[in-house]
Amino acid sequence: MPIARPAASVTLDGFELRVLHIPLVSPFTTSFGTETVREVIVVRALTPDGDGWGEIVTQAAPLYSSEYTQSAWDVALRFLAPAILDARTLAPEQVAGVLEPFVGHRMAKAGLELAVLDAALRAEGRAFGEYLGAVRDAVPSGVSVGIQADPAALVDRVGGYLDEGYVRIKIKIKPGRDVADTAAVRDAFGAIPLRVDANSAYTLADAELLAELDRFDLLLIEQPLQEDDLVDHAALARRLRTPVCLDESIVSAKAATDAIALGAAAVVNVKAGRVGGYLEAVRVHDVCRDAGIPVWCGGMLETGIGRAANAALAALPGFTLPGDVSASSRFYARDIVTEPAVLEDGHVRVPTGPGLGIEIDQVALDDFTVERTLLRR
Ligand code: OSB
Ligand code: MG
Repeated sequence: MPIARPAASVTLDGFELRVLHIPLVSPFTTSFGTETVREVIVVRALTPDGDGWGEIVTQAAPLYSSEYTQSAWDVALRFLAPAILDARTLAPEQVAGVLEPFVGHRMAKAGLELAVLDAALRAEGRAFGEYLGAVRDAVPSGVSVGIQADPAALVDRVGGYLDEGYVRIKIKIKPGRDVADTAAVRDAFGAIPLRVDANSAYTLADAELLAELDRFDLLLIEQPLQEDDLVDHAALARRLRTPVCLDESIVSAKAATDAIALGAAAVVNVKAGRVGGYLEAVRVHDVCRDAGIPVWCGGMLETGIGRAANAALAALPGFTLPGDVSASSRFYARDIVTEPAVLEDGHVRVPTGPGLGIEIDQVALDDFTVERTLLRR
């Protein structure tokens, strides 16, 4: 469903952007690399009625998508933020239209839009979840587990998360670390809800190898092929029993519609950053729901800002599968919000306070800041 009740306009006096370096509790390894420190951009929208907060979920290098910290920093400061400030007074639903002439850079756009949304909803005293159309007050919490040194270490790590209460496990795979890793987890833990995520590490020529994963009764295989390989994903899907879920390929609601029409996606991972914002994420949810395609909320190692927003998004009715909305402690010993998301009986609560429902821990924010700039109109 579209947003039932739009937000009131806000007047924007400026944007503050910061690059943060936040240590991770353990390295996070995917098919495209290892992160030990989360580099992320935090956005503060300044209005006469108070601040709004957003997060640009790019990584330091363009490995998951073409965007990266410095590309987002540059495009946000040079083009996107000035365009929003030129509009001066606008409703959050108008931000995407103002930014539409600028091609791509969806994560940068999403972070700016989120800050405007938070400012507008805080001013109205409305919670982000209620605004988006949330129908749950808590969401089941899954965890995304990076590639470990060996299958035994992976089993240890997965066991720890299961002990904490995570209700679904996703393991990262890559060529050479696929069948044996998956087998080790299945052997150790039996019929747990299990997925694998390849982050584009394979080609259609690997179809036979990927079909070996069918015997593990996985919930899905996420993004085995490249971002623009929609036709190949459809061909692969015909050769696998495991449902194919797309992440990187779904850059918009239109992309979701096309992927579904082609038979390239039986399931969709929704990430607001990847699709250009939470409002476009709701539209992805809507087209998938209309097509009978289940969706779940992905993650980009969000700080407490984006994590609160993801919990709200994941509470929409079409999010019928547990997402990667884990507790803050899965990634961070110290977060930048005063009450980081926690795991309660396998769930993460949807915040109910005004806007994103979080308070920034200013000391932590300052401690993690490595670069900062203020753009005033
Ligand atoms: O593919 O889902 C992915 C993190 C960074 C980039 C891509 C992905 C991920 C994750 C982590 O899997 C999910 C999370 O934030 O918990
Ligand atoms: Mg993924």
